[in-house]
Amino acid sequence: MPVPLATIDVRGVCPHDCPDTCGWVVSVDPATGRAVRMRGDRAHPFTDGFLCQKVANYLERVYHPGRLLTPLRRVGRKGEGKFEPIGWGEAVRVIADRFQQISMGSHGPQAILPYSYAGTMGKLQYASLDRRFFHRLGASLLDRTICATAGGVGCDITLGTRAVVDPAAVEQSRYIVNWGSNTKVTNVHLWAVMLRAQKAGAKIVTIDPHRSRTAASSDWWIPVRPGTDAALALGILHVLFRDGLQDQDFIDRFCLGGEELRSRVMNKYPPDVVASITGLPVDTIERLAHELGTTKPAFIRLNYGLQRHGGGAMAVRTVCCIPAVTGDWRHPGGGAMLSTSKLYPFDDAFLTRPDLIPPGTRTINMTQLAEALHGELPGPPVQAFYVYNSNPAAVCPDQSRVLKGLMRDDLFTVVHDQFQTDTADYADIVLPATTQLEHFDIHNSYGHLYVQVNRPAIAPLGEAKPNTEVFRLLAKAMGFEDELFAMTDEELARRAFSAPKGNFAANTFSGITFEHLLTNGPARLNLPENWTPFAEGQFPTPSGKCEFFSPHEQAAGRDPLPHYIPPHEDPQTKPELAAKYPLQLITPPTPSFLNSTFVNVDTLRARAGEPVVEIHPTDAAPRGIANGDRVQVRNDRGRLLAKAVVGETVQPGVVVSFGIWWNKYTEQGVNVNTMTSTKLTDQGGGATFYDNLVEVEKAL
Ligand SMILES: Nc1nc2c(c(=O)[nH]1)N[C@H]1C(S)=C(S)[C@@H](COP(=O)(O)OP(=O)(O)OC[C@H]3O[C@@H](n4cnc5c(=O)[nH]c(N)nc54)[C@H](O)[C@@H]3O)O[C@H]1N2
Ligand SMILES: Nc1nc2c(c(=O)[nH]1)N[C@H]1C(S)=C(S)[C@@H](COP(=O)(O)OP(=O)(O)OC[C@H]3O[C@@H](n4cnc5c(=O)[nH]c(N)nc54)[C@H](O)[C@@H]3O)O[C@H]1N2
Ligand code: SF4
Ligand SMILES: [Mo]
Repeated sequence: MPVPLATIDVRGVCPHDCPDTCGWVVSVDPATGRAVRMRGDRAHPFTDGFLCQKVANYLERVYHPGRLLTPLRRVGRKGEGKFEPIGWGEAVRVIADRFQQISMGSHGPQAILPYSYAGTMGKLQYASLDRRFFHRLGASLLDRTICATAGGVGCDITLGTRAVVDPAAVEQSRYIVNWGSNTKVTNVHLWAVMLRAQKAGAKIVTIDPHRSRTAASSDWWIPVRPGTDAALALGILHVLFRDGLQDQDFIDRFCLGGEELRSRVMNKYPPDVVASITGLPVDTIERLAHELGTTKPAFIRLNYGLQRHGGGAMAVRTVCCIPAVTGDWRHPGGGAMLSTSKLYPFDDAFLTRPDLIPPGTRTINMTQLAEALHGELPGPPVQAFYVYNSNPAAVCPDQSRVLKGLMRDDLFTVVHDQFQTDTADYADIVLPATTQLEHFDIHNSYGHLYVQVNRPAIAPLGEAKPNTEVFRLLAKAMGFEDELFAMTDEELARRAFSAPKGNFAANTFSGITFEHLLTNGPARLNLPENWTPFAEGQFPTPSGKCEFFSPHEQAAGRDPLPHYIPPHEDPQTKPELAAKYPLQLITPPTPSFLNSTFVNVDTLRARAGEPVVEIHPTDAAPRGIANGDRVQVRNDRGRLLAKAVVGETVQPGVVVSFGIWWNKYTEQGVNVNTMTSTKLTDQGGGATFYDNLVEVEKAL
């Protein structure tokens, strides 16, 4: 469509679950009120005027013919996807009536389960009046573990906070390790910084069982066996200590348990032992340790791949020890980064009002949705399920049990989304949601240091409403106190932004005003250029030191020192299971999708092709599998039909199949999560999506 001559530009923020949190500019035709063009905001110093391939053509998603435009009531069977339009008044009445009836019933309000994750990352639409509503109602609490909690706990034990550096300073790094991170795909603006560093002489290394796009574009790909990263990190530490490559001054002054760590790794993790656990040659472990120990500054982009295993928290805890042993925290561009999200002192307690939670309310781990829907967790049965910002029918582990739970006739399900997702097909009531172009929000980021405001550019399509507005309506219908829900979105944002602070980076908003954000766009947190948070120690742990030895872990009855915890489904430690299912399956997302978002956008789905499984020739040959064959990937939980891609993009014994397709677009109506399990990580209650044993066979 040609762009009209006089358009109005509105500055906004990409809300998707991605560390980049790009600034964007939407051009609106004032004559029609339609958005006609979108581009990256060139005034954003980090995201630099470019958007990723998923969002570059975002108007295709905003004006998609599949957008939900009115509330709907189910008229077909659950899962069938047959609905009829109803008005908002009726939809709200039906929901409020059912919530009231359940609250007064024998199981009380805890039989109501809210379910949300990161469809949008905006502070208001992610968590504000929704939380107030469910807290006031006394509904079950949801522990949002599906993505980041294992790594969060791992970092906290060693560092007292998330591993963090100024991402812009990575340009000064001379040794860059993508550790369980597909940076080129999942964090494109940091990848751009890495490439600039590489031009200036840095080496880029990627530790990943799969030759991801990042691995393929790196100087060195290290194909570690899935779930064994802690062992690799301990082997690196062994070589560093053995060869005197440690920064003893940093260890002595700023770390707790240097001697204990040294003796642990010297005794238990010599390179030959680590080689047999990780499947890597001794020479690889030695060389990696030497290069890490001798090239300054070295930077580790620690991401999610290594967390989604039985020992995920311990893996992150252990990798976090490395920059302290090498002293890399001293240098701009050195250290490790998991997430910058904790650097923003928004007043979450004001937004979400945890003081409203009735004492003793039970918490349900979102990863265990299958168990929750089948009444296998302590507490009352789940009688009502309210989903927003999430698509659990596609993204949750142990999918066939989740879908069976959603089929329950006695379960009342509400889904608020922009599209008729797989989950929405099981709803009793579907509510239409606005997109980021249609609502207001304020944003932190988990991959840079800027705070941003998203202004709405266009009016809501059809009768779509933002999350905040829906909870205002529901609260009114339930007779909840007006004052809890009366503030406008802009008022909520302004108040959450200007709150009293008290965390690790307490003053990072100082000097930034809400007016500045509204009129001038992104503002950098008040942190020095080339910020090096731990150059002089000052770790926010109980001891103030980097805790190799954790008194907290010791007090909790756990091993206070880093160690290797094998995956749940591990051929080395579970030989009986491996006899039946010998291949380790990892299930990362397809690059063209963002989790299950964008699967319904035709151009992106076309780019994604079809569900595939990558398999090594050594595993394919004895199974009679040739490149392009249709195969079944299966275990006791489920089976998936996919196209075999035979090649050396994985090691023997490892297969990779990508998510997170909408079930309704696949041949058998299931995606990779039909094979993943609800087993949790060692700590943090995290999901273990990359910890599965399977068999692959030619489909008949
Ligand atoms: N295009 C795109 N971008 C995204 C997303 C998306 O779906 N699509 N998702 C967003 C979200 S929600 C998140 S949480 C982030 C995730 O960002 P990343 O953590 O970068 O992404 P993943 O693909 O989960 O995992 C990274 C890599 O870890 C590898 N891996 C699997 N198991 C192991 C292991 O045991 N050890 C090691 N070392 N590596 C392993 C996988 O093969 C994968 O290439 O990305 C965000 N950005
Ligand atoms: N096998 C496997 N499974 C995985 C993963 C994996 O790598 N492999 N990754 C896991 C990870 S890291 C994550 S974070 C989770 C992600 O799980 P989810 O957070 O559920 O992510 P999405 O699939 O993107 O679904 C988000 C939904 O929110 C909707 N939405 C967007 N904005 C709004 C809004 O403003 N209001 C409302 N009401 N709805 C909105 C979108 O349309 C979309 O349907 O998946 C996990 N599942
Ligand atoms: S998905 Fe990530 S990289 Fe793409 S536009 Fe949004 S924030 Fe930027
Ligand atoms: Mo995630």
